[in-house]
Amino acid sequence: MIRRLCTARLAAFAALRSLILGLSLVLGLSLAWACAAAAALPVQGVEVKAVYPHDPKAFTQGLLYLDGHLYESTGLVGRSTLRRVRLSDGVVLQSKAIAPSMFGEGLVNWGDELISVTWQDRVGFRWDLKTFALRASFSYAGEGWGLTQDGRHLIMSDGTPVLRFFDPRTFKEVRRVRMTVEGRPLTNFNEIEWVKGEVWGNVWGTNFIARVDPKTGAVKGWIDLSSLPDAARRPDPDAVANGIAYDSRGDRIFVTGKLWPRLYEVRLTAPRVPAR
Ligand SMILES: [Ca+2]
Repeated sequence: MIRRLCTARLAAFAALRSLILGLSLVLGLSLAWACAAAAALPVQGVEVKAVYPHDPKAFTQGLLYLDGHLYESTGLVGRSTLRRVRLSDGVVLQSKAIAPSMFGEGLVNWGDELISVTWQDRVGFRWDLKTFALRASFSYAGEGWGLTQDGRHLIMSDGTPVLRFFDPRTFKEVRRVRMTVEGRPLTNFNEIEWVKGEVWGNVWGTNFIARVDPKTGAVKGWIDLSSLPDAARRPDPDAVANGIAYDSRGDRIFVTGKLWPRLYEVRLTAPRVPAR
């Protein structure tokens, strides 16, 4: 089953790959490795508990749930925003444009701030959680993809197998871990979320979420989002699954994708361990 799913994902990825000339070979190989390794790891599907509207023009790059609202960052040059979104109907209650030359990426809350990063600009921002006023900016090395936090540190993915941990006040790196799938590097770890002691992340270009052990960097299992209607029908090849938000108080998991018209509250199904 997982092999068939991976074949489908890889076919979809091949179409997307044609748009990304230089990196295509490396990225494709990485995905192939991820899928090959997935054959031996437990895979969980999802059961939809609730469906909510989501702005189909939101190129979702960051998503989190906090005190009854969703916070979202969107990407694309000239279209990147920071948003507060009402869960029940998807209405954008508050929005702030990021500099039009920049491509917005991951988003995380810390204290009374939201912190966001950008794809290749190496600049991050600290925003007032309530007013969205810009408080400060900071720099970092490499690309910015996803952001989350474990209560002590900010955690950032950057497309490489390295997951970095930062001091939330200074954004100085405090440690890093190399992510692996049965010993092989995991790349393309995109939007991320801290869930019950694990770092979950969408693997870019696929319908899979990898569950990563933050101590060892090892992938512990996969979550397959292929059964979601917006994952199955993708008129735009860029409209991949991306965006995980966890409501820790209510133990609710929300997922969406880039340009998806829906956001789903899901429950994980029982794991299946495919035969090698
Ligand atoms: Ca998230």
